[in-house]
Amino acid sequence: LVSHTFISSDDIRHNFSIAMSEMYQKEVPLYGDLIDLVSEVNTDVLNKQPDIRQPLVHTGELDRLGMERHGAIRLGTAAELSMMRRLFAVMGMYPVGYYDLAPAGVPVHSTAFRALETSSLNKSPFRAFTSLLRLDLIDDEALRQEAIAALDKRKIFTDDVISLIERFEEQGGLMAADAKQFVKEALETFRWHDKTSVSKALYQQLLSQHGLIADVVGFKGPHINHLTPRTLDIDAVQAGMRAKGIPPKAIIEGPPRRRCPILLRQTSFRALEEAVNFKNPKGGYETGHHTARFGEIEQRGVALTPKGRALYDQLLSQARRQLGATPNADNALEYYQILESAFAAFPDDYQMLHDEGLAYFYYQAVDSDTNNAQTLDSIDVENIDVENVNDPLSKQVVTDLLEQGAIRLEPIVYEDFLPVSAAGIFQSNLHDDSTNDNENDENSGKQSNDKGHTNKDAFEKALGAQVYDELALYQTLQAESLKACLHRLMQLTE
Ligand code: OOG
Ligand code: NI
Repeated sequence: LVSHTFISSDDIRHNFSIAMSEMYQKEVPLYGDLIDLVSEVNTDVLNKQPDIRQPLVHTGELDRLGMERHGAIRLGTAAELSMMRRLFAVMGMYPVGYYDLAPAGVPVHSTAFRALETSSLNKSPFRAFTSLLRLDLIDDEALRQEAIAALDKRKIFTDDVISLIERFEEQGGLMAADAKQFVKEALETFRWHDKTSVSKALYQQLLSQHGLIADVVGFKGPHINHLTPRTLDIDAVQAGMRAKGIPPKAIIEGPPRRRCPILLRQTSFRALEEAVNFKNPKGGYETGHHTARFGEIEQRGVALTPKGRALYDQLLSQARRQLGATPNADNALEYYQILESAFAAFPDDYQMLHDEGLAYFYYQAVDSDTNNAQTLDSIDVENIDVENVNDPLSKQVVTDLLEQGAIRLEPIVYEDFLPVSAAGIFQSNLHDDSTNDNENDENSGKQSNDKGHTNKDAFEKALGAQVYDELALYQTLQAESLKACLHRLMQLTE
């Protein structure tokens, strides 16, 4: 047995995430400034608001805060996507969730590769939002063929990384030297190349179809296009960016500011204009520029149940309908006001979110309660259906235990993404969102076609696997925490 000498996938992911962040800070120094700002804000929040610190300690998130980040890449072909799935599996990252962005006018569909277990996420929460270009949405047939030919010619993985992926799959793990080499080789796929293999003329044709098509087809590989640290106060970071001369996108995506944060709020700084050398068919290179890479910030809140998510989606689209335009710099204040009044209908109290079945929570035993032993005797913990805390009997027992202070609730943080927000992040970095345009969700233009309903199957076929259902994962975490917490309480009574 050699398995004990394998490096854990969590460690490989952690090392990769550090290497990626270092590379990106060198490539995009403004991202380094953003990290500094975020850690200042986080330190400030933790010092001034002890009620925010405590839950993060209870859920193990405090330790991961400084290393928390996600990144994003965009791929061109099914072969690239399925190899990327195998690459991320080496790092214990699996595809979770499906996001169809075509209805919002962005010609991609996506998943997020991430760790599944809480303990793994706490060791390294690194995630990769991964999009596959929808070449079928290029309506110019000749151009579509040129794009396919350009993608078929490129090789985005090094030979060595492919060998190491295969070795991982055969052995079930990688030993130290291989793991180290894997991180180095995998990083190459995400590197920025300022020399492209396409001509400037082709690039410009692709660009006129859609900025994303040019960003994918026009380059040698899927350069990491942003990294995203996690903040505890995104409004402070948004204001801080302005103060530090980091140009922010016009609005913060997602729910409004709340006492009890839900899901995910996101903002970013605008993509940089970078020099590029396009291959000249007559020899040499032709200079030009490309806009794709940026820095993002996220604030995460509690994961919502299907009922909570339905309410979120309903209130968000209600607010956007009422605004009647895509949120932008000119209507930002009005948008925030509308959003806030719409979300007055969403309870802003953890106990209520729990009781109404709107959000997912960990149940944790409160060991210090000396009354536990007596009160628990009268509670029928054995009869709880832990898979279904909403069953009336379980609900009553849990309610009793919460009331007695024998157990407490801690929010399960949302680890995933939001399609409307993601579309907003894409769009703000493809073009200037400081002026009004009409690319809102209802007006998605030609990219939204009637194939829209079976896109997930097509995506999974390209991926070579099914994506995990994120809601099922949160449901399991909640049920497992209840199980563990009841065992703990039973031990206390013995
Ligand atoms: C991905 C944009 C979406 C997020 O955090 O929602 C995203 C991209 O620009 O490739 O990263
Ligand atoms: Ni992102």
